[in-house]
Amino acid sequence: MTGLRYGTYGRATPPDPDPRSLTIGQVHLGLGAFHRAHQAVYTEDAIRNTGDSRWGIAAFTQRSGAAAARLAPQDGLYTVVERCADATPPRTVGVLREVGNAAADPGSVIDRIADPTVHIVTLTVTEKGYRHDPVRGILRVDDPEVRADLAGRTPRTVPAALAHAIARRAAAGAGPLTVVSCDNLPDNGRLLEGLVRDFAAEAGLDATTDALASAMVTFPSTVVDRIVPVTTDADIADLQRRIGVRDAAPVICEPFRQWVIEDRFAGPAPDWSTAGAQFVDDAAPWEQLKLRMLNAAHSILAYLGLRLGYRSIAAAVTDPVLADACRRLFAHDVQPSLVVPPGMDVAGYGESVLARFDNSALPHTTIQVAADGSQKIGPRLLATVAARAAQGAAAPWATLGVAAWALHVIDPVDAAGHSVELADPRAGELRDLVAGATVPVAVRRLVTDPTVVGSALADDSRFVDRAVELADGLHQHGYAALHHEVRT
Ligand code: CS2
Repeated sequence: MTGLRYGTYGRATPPDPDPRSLTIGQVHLGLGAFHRAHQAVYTEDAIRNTGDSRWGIAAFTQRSGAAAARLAPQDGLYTVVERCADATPPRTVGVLREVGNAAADPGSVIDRIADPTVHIVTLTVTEKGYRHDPVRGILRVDDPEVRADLAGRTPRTVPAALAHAIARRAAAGAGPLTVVSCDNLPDNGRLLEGLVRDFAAEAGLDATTDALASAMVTFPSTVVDRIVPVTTDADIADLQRRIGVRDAAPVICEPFRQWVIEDRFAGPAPDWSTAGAQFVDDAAPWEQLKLRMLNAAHSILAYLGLRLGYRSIAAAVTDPVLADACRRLFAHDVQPSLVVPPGMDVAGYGESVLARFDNSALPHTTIQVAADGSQKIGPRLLATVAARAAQGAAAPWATLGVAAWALHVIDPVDAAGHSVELADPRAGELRDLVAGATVPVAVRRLVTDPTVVGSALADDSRFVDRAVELADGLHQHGYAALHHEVRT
């Protein structure tokens, strides 16, 4: 069977513009499925809409080199497959002009970002790629990888690589650079800027500190949204049958996509607004809406869904009790905690989120969404609890999500009820924290640990007692306890 190559696209819609006409102006860190289904598509559309061919992408995998190894033999080309009842035909994307493996060759990342033709760096390195303390928002200088970078090896962590690349650009007068974090973190731009500044200060990279203080480097915050499950071998085989060529690296996604970007560009950039991105002064209201509603509901459906035997988010959301828990979270806890984006109908947004989840053509698994909970519960659930506490109110539904996460830490299971390894960058510490304790004691330890929930909530007995009570009820009575909570 023929493989995907320049000029060989089978029955998929071919890339437009011709990939060979593009030069590299953008570097991407974190070459996962999400980037390929989101920013790369916006960039290719913007190039087509504006005719500005400077924005081909050099993309790097961060940890495993698997995606780069699959994409390199097929000229960086891949197919985007939308899944829903009335999806558009598969489309080949050609905007990835170079693919590399940062773990195998960390120096190449810095060289690429330092190139004066590059003016944009985008990132999807997941929450844990920031090497930060999520509670305090500062660089974890005690992280062994950060320490190794500070000791002078070729930098491997993201804050270190950016800090060094910015120093090189400053020394060479390489011109303005806009760094666009596309991870699900509150105020992701400002957070990343702070981490790069922390690293530069520790490492004595004064040129970077000065560049960050100037307008030459900016870090607009952004909100990205598109549901992109992990691609499976079955997806690959299915696509091959459909288009008649073999693509080893397609991405499967929902049709919906959204990108809200703060209009703080240091220099030239692809005009993503022509591809539907929204430029705003302040992304915070959008980010709160998305993290506290969509991502929070995802996490609740994942943790509760796993305990109830639901393999996919699509299956979990069809359970009326789980869907109701999400609706109550939206209306009771989140809506009053938000600064609502201009013109946004929050209840309508919540319903649209649940409708997107209810897409049985999209095999998004509960176990995938459940991963890395220690990094996710803060912006998704604890932020709502804290915001409501500041208003003197409780947030019972967000607390239910925290309780369900705690049970997953104590006893991680897959949808078949089999024990699984806890997928979390803090798995070892969390396991030690709960070891040997009964469920209520273990939950209490988790939700009173300031490094997990922040010191304010760790001392908030209303939140702590409620989380312990909910987790204990779920543990002892399962679905019946949930049913009771939602229906009373
Ligand atoms: C999900 C997100 O895996 C997860 O934790 O909640 O990846 C979610 O699918 C995206 O943020 C949707 O934009």
